[in-house]
Amino acid sequence: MRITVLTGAGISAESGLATFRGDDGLWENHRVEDVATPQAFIRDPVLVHRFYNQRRANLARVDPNAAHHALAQLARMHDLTLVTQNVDNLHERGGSPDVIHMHGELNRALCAACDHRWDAPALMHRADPCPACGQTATRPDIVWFGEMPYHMERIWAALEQSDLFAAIGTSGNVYPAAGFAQHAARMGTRCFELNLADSANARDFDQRITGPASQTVPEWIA
Ligand code: BV8
Repeated sequence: MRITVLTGAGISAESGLATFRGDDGLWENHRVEDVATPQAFIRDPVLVHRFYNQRRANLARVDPNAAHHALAQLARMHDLTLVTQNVDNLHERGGSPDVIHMHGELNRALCAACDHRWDAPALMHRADPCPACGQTATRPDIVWFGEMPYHMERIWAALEQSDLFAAIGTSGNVYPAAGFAQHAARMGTRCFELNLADSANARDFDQRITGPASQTVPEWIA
């Protein structure tokens, strides 16, 4: 069976990584416009790098949970396309072989001058010279608001060819990801939502499974 899964911050919550829009969410201490837009980076690169350096340090201290491991097992059972909005590496560390990071990766650096990408150091600064062009325009390889998410052609094709779509641990607030269920449903694909609470696009799903991902995902794939 061909399955496409989209994950959000909720799948990493039980590993200890903060979500974005929960009570203690990442955006609680920051306005999105101040840390997750290209304009924010131009205006205050030190603040933006501090926001991502802290998240990169947190990531180094946590581990994948049962939900990440269950999706790695699902890839061994079916033709799975795993798309994540998350910029952490917990899917890979949980054993998933092929992860599509549509919003980029915390552990990757990008040169804003020449588009070269490389593995990020633990602490990143704008003045770090680009290994390819030598210019000091180093930014996190993260898709910010107003920037085109990565791998969209591959994602749309997977949604159009899947027998089943599931969104796991995402609030359905951010597009284009929040539109994936509607796109899949138009193709007659059965859509599942696995979440702690109703998402903003809950009406787009045929079936909702409520509970913590570390319990619902292993049960769902069984
Ligand atoms: C683009 C940076 C076009 C990475 C992020 C007006 C209307 C509609 C759309 C727009 C609009 N104005 C602008 C837009 C477009 C905009 C957008 O959607 N804005 C929204 C806010 C209105 N989108 C964009 O700008 C995107 N780009 O559209 O480009 C374009 C076209 C041509 C050329 C150029 C460009 C770019 C979007 C990417 C933005 N980057 N962050 C980072 O810092 O990490 S978005 C940010 O939100 C994160 O990336 C995150 O992945 C994403 C979604 O958040 P969630 O993962 O859902 O997390 P959240 O905290 O919200 O929810 C957690 C969920 O988990 C909850 O449902 C909770 O119940 C659940 N949960 C919690 N614990 C558990 C659990 N579930 C299960 N188990 C648990 N234990």
